[in-house]
Amino acid sequence: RNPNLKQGFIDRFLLMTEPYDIPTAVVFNKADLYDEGDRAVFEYLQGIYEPLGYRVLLVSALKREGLEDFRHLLQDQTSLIAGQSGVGKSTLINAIQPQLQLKTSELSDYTGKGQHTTTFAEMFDLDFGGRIIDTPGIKTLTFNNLEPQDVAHNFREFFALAEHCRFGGKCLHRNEPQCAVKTALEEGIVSELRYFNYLAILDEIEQHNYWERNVM
Ligand SMILES: Nc1nc2c(ncn2[C@@H]2O[C@H](COP(=O)(O)OP(=O)(O)OP(=O)(O)O)[C@@H](O)[C@H]2O)c(=O)[nH]1
Ligand SMILES: [Mg+2]
Ligand SMILES: [Zn+2]
Repeated sequence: RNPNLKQGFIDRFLLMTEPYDIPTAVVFNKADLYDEGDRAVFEYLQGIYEPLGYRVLLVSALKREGLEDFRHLLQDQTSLIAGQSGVGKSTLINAIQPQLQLKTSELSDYTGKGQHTTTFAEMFDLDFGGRIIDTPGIKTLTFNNLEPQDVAHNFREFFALAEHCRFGGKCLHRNEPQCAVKTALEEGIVSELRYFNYLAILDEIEQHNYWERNVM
């Protein structure tokens, strides 16, 4: 909340870390601003991503809530914090390492969005052990280098099910017969949100590739 989470952002982001086996956690900041609806959304998303093996945290950098778990995640690791502009990445780092005094700024009154305050990635030592890289806000995530098959292989629960699809690792889990992902979707085992975002990414990649192949 403030700025709002863009539809599909988490799944698109995971497509960047998953191919490299980078352990990824999803951190929801600004808990102090959440109303009941926001909290329900948080719990819904936590219920999707935690069973898949991603840590999901709720914190407030401002009210210093949930910081103990956040610190634990970072301890003795090199971590990178990423997200839309204005979600509070730099504020969160300041909250656990106040000496850094990283620059932060309010959301724009006009657009309600972040102002792209952090302009380049920079790494800092954490005195409880570990290092953290603050990064500029992400505007858009596009996949110029992915094929549809790569997407299927990097939605981890789809990949795990694919061995039971009739077409195995070649199945894109759309209209193929005897698809284990679609069966799991109908049974409520695969999340509708994940599946919806997956289809949207596939479409986008296919359109992009179509354009690329026909431009020459
Ligand atoms: N209410 C509330 N505001 C917060 C919290 N954390 C950060 N903010 C505010 O959110 C605004 C943006 O914070 P930044 O830390 O600059 O955000 P950022 O993600 O680093 O943004 P970029 O550097 O532009 O990518 C600031 O006005 C912060 O004070 C929080 O937990 N609660
Ligand atoms: Mg910043
Ligand atoms: Zn399938």
